[in-house]
Order: sequence, then structure tokens, then C-alpha cells
Amino acid sequence: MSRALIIVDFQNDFTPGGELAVPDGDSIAAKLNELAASGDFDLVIATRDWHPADHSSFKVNGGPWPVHCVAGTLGAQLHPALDQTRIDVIVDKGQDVATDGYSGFAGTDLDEILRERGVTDVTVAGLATDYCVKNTALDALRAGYGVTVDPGAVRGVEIEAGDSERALAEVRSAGGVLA
Ligand code: VGL
Ligand code: ZN
Repeated sequence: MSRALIIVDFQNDFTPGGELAVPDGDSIAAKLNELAASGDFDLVIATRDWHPADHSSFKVNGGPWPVHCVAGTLGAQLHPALDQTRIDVIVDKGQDVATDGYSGFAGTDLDEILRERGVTDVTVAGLATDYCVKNTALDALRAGYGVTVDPGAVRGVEIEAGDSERALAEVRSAGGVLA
């Protein structure tokens, strides 16, 4: 068994002060660093939401979200509290203008990278529980990986109260482990 940590979208725009701030999003920084440094993982991946400026998920383009994580901007950079010396690979997603790109597997090499390294199991952490963490975890299950989500290492947008809890329940019903 080989295990990877996938740190989803721990970026400036998803943390307080950012364009699509997840409440308390920065509070998981120490937990993420601890996981990445734990020695429990053979591979540590960080995904970044990395949108073109005309992305369809932006309100100005008819979508649900404020402009966020435009490729190359400060808001799209990984949060400075994340210890990048522990990150082996950065995977950029959300680059297709027409699709939401919530999942780290959507339109990326993530599956290939994991298979190449013989990864069988992934732990998914980061932001946001109810969007990109959820979709990444569900896609990992569909792709045949064993999936764990650490509820202490994720935070949600919570457009509706309970969204994060429902997202975690969905991951568990699909075969994921909450630990
Ligand atoms: C995300 C909304 C829009 C996320 C990305 O990282 O969860 N949420 N784009
Ligand atoms: Zn996005």
C-alpha cells in the first residue's frame, strides 16, 4: 500500500481576506503541515484552483462565484502558512473555461501521477469541504483509491448551514472513511 496526501486548494483566495474566503479557512494550516510532515505519506500533492479570467464559474460570466483564483494572481498562490518544502507535486485544475473544475482529477494528470507512483490510498484535506474536497474525494473513490477525509483538516464554504456535514456524509456513503 502506498498513500498520498492531497491538499486541496489551500490558496489565498479561499482564506480570510481572499475573494472567496472559507470561514476559518486558514485555521487548518498547522494541521495540514503536520499531516504533510508526519511521514505517513509517500507523496504529498497540493492542488490549486487555477482559472482563466473568463471562467464560466464567475458571476461576471454567469456563474455562481466571485472572481477567484485567476491563474498567476496573488489570490491563486498557495497560502503562505503552508510549508511548501513538504509538497512533492502541485496540480493545477479548473483551467477549462467551460467546466467548474471542482475535482482535482478533472482535466488534470492527478490520476496518472498517483498511478505512476503506485499510490493505492489517498487522504484528502484542504478547502472547501463542500466543493473541491468533496468532489476530489468522490472522484478518487470512483477511480478506485481508498479514500480518507480528516474532518479536522478541511473547512467548508457553507452557503447553506450543514453543507460541509452533508458533503462528508456523501463521501462516507460512497465508501470513504472519515478519520
Ligand atoms: C472551490 C468554489 C469555486 C473549492 C473552487 O476549492 O472548493 N469552491 N472554486
Ligand atoms: Zn474555482
